[in-house]
Amino acid sequence: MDKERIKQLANYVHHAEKEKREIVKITAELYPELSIEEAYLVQEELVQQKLEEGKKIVGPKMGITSEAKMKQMNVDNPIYGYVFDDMIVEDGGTISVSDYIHPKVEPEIGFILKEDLEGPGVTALDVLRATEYVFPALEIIDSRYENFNFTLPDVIADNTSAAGAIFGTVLKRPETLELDVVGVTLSINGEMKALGAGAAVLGHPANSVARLANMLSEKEEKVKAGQPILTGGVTSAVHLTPGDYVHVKYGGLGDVSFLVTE
Ligand code: 0L1
Ligand code: MG
Repeated sequence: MDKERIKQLANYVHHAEKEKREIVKITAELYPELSIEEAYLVQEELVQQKLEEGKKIVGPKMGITSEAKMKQMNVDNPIYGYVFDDMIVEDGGTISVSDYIHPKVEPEIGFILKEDLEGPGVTALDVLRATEYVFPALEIIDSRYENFNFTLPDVIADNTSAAGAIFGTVLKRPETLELDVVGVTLSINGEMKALGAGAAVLGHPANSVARLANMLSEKEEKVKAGQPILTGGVTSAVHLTPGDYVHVKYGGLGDVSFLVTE
């Protein structure tokens, strides 16, 4: 795929994000043959465009990390993208649906490393040894594609639907928790809408960070110390509508909440 085509596809999703407008997936007509490798080139161009606009990368995020979702999309590997500074929402804060297309929320377990991790061959044990803190987080996903309808290359090119992140304020050392059995409940206006455990994320969220390090090593990049890393949804994602008060509780990791307005 030539540079012009990469730019065209990055512009296509970037404009949709800026204009909060849903678009037909790339593989429908524009470029049906888009491969996973090419999709990451489009994502890199999109990231570059955001950096040139003055936005800053906060940290990486992993997506499609549940076995059910990987099976459904017929893939062996999760995917990664990036959270930017303009996507951050304060814990206890408010979001407006008018700033998004069709937002959903999913609870995640975040990691902060004390040392860089460089693949290949990184294991969950390496991750836990390199982890300074784990923390509770929420991700707001907002696929730029109509009805969240996409193939794997489409969603990679769209920075894995990244649109928002809310970081909780409880920091715990990883050895103080068994992250695979940390339970999570997501309630909206007092009614439980989703629940899960850390094991929903590739068996253990540390596996997700290991997979990230190993995937990034293919581009000779590493997972950097100090950056918050989102490891993937612990429950299924839940649609957001005005009036929702979202409250998510994490066993041993506190809670995170926010309000949704028009
Ligand atoms: O963070 C995620 O798991 C989202 C990845 C993209 C899938 C989606 O938008 O549903
Ligand atoms: Mg996510």
